[in-house]
Amino acid sequence: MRIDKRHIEKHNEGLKAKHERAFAFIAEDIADVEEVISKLEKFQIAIPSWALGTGGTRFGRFSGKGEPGNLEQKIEDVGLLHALNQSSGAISLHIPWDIPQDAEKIKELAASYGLAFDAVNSNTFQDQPGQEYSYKFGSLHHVDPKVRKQAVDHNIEVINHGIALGSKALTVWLADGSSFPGQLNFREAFQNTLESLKEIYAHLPEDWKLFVEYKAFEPNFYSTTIADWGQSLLLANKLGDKAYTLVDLGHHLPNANIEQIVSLLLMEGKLAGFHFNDSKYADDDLTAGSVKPYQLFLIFNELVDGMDARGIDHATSLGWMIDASHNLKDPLVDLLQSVDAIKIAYAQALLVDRTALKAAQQNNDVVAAQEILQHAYRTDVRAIVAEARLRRGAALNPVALFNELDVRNKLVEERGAQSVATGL
Ligand code: PSV
Ligand code: MN
Ligand code: MN
Repeated sequence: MRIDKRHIEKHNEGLKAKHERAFAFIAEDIADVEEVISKLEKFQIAIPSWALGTGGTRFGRFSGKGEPGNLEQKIEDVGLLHALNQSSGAISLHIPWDIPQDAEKIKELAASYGLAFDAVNSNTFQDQPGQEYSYKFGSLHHVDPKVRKQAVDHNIEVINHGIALGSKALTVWLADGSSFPGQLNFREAFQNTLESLKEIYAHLPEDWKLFVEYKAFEPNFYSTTIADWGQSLLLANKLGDKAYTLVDLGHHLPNANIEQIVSLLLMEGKLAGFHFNDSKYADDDLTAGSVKPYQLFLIFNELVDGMDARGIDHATSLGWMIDASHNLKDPLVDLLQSVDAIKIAYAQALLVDRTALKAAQQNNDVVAAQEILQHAYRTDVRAIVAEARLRRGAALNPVALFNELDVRNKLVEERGAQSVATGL
């Protein structure tokens, strides 16, 4: 299924008068509204291929209907999102769930939807059929060099798939860890991981980056070998200029100050980018901004401040991606909501009066500093984000248009009710 421009125009026509009123109201109070809109227009958030189906939980999976059954259909799904919001112009693949049989054809298909390929992801957290050695006790950190070599070779294969598609980064997330004290020698596990990553790093093309993702817990529950940003940064620093730390918002211990982590990683030039999602308890992988929208805003506040201080381009310098899992909602609707929430947080961060904030900080004026941030956060920027979409030829209300066009039922008609996405 493809969404026709005419559908979007008709939808926008119906909402135009209301939108114009809301936009005029907010635009009047924002001095550089055109600059904010132009930044929003450029801002793209990549969609993970594994978030297009129903993830479920370890207690059960309630498959939705008409899920994408192959890579082509996953690209079609992201193409639908991008047509609706013009903000999801890239897909991130997870190998071996998404092995492209014919990279040229897959690239052409993606390009026909205006999509590029974001970071490619390796998978050494599951055993695959026919695989020689098991990852039950880890992969890159394993005590057995043969297992480590198998995992390194897999990562090199993933890089090669990425090269064929035009990706520019490899994301490595390891489930490696231990569930019981005494199970693992921490130093040896870390050293083995470093040595394995060095071998992978040596295969990166010149213009590629290596994103080292960390996670405090799960599937191991006593230790994770790359558990936090310090351990990831240590590895990235030892690996070299092409290695960076990737922040998945769900991978921290409760109440971690993620905005502070982000600010320092950015200052060090070692922030890879994000896996956006939200959580209440753990790696819940819920819709971005659905539980802690103020945290999302505070993260963007640090990002805008840090990127401007370093003179780096907001849209292209970091990896902006969602990492989500859906249990209750239609995955496509959920992803539209996440992209919108991320853009809202970004827009609010762009509104922060940085000169006034700096002065308040210099004067230890705690109240003023808080007021400045909360003023930006409490500004209803939805009409500004919608205006940016409108100017890019996207829908004023993507979720409403998804429903008006009955997209899911059309996909069910095309793919059948039983179609299940590959992935977790
Ligand atoms: C692990 O929890 C993670 O966040 C990593 O990014 C994986 O690649 C992804 O989820 C999908 O399993
Ligand atoms: Mn992740
Ligand atoms: Mn995760």
